[in-house]
Amino acid sequence: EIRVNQLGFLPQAHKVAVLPAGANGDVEVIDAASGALAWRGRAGPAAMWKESGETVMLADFSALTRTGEYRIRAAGAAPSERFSVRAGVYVELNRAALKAFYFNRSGIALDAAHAGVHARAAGHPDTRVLVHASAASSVRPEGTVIASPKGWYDAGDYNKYIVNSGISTYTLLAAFEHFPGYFTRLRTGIPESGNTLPDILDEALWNLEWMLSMQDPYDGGVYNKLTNQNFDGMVMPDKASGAPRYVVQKGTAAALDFAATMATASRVMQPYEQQRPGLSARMLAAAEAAWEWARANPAVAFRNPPGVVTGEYGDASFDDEFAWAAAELYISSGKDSYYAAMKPAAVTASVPEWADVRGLAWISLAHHRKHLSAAADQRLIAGPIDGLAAALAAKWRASAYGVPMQGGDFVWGSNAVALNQSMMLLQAYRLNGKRDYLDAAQAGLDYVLGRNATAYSFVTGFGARQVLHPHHRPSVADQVAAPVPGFLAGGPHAGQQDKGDCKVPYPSALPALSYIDDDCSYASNEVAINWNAPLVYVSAALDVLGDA
Ligand code: G3I
Ligand code: 9MR
Repeated sequence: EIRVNQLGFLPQAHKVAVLPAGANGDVEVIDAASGALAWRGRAGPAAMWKESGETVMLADFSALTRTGEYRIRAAGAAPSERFSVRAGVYVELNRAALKAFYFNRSGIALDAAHAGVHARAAGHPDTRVLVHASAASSVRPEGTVIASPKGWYDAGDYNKYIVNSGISTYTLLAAFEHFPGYFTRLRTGIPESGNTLPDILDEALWNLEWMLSMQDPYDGGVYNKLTNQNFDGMVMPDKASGAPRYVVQKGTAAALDFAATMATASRVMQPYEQQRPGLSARMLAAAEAAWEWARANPAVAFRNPPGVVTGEYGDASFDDEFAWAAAELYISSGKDSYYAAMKPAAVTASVPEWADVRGLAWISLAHHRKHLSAAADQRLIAGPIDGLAAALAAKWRASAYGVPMQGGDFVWGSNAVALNQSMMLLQAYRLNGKRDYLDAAQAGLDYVLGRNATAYSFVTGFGARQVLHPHHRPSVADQVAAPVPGFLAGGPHAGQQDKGDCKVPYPSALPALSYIDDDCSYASNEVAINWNAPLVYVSAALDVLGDA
């Protein structure tokens, strides 16, 4: 069948569909209700997409700008799903993607007024958490009880991990910094809605308050995670085993991701001093203390200690975390020593992920470039993002599927790679206005919403052929047929690390097709906060920038 973004496009957006090579290249876009012809044109030449083994053609119908509901057809192929062309086409998606963080809150009951059919009792209060042997110190020996409530569950599991929380929370804060008008208007229907903070900041604060409690006040170090020894069963939060929860080993990546995120939060919260007296200053002080700990402990890699088998987020290279933390501390404190500590000339840009955060440093420096001290090299600051975007746009232009995704991009969480690529392309577009960068960024969102080899729309609750069975404990256990909405599924990749736990076979070993919409598949169909965060960013950015 013909593949297209199943939500649709803003009127002025770049619009592309993928056709099987067997179809006739004469393509028509028709009004979905009346069948009236809205656009007619030719598809491009057929080409093979190595990632899926398909031979396909691209049809560019960007010239269709009239608001409406459409389908695409061509002789020899099944017509596309129905999609819209209209302003604000991603507002509901954006709202749901942000609301998903609320649905994953730890330590709070979700009431029907805010969660509807997905209301549930509270779980994991984390008011009595044990210091694990691996984290013991003279002041906080093994077994010391601390309180570390709130925060978001990481993913389909119920643990809370600092490394992954950092990039996720930062991405939400960056979305607000870059598009304050959009997010000041956006209401997600959370308990805090209607207070004097934008909902996106209330949501971020739920996790930031937890993160603050993960810092050891005696030395500034930050625990890697708050976790059970083993994953809970596939049950609702309040039905979980009640097994002891631990804070586990401090580490360099945790300290630096914490420092970068807290430094960012301190400047974002600064205008809200009246609402949260002292919070901004407290966050900056916490960030600086974590930075000092990392300087004194520059190479503490995290490995699960004996007996703990939950997510590791193990990362043993810290140059990127040092650069990111230094950049955020420089921007928020104004101290030139942090700029020097970043060693910016040696820092490249890459597509961000939990284990590689140097691109985040460049996002923030570029956004704040007009307000930096004289120490900042203005010529240097625009370079890495533009270079990265040019490379991504070249892959997009050469791609049979019309997407930057290829080869090594297909990893655990590949759908978030697509969106983080878009996020970086959007930074370059914001810097220099090159239209190709906006169009290539659009392709990343198209990809996760249906213009991909699996034909799924990967966001729960959105699209004609949506993901229905994510590896997400509440979605599995809540007795509601539909999954909790607004979550991005991890996506296809050839790893298949869950084969032993899945009775359902993978349909293919090819990276772009190696995906199962079954809740057994944590490797291809889990949800995660760091995957949803770029969905929030990109859907908002395309709504705003695509309308200009
Ligand atoms: O580091 C190697 C790299 O050297 C190599 O070239 C590459 C080739 O595949 O693999 C890299 O390791 C990968 C690692 O992520 C770092 O990217 C592993 O193969 C891959 O299995 C690993 O996947 C991680 C997965 O946990 C398993 O540890 C995902 O990135 C990560 O998103 C996922 O996170 C889990 C948490 O642990 C628990 N909570 C749910 C969450 C989402 O599934
Ligand atoms: O549910 C767990 C998920 O969050 C993790 O990403 C995944 C990999 O660490 O592990 C899942 O838990 C499974 C465990 O690894 C093996 N036994 C079955 C568990 C639930 O499916």
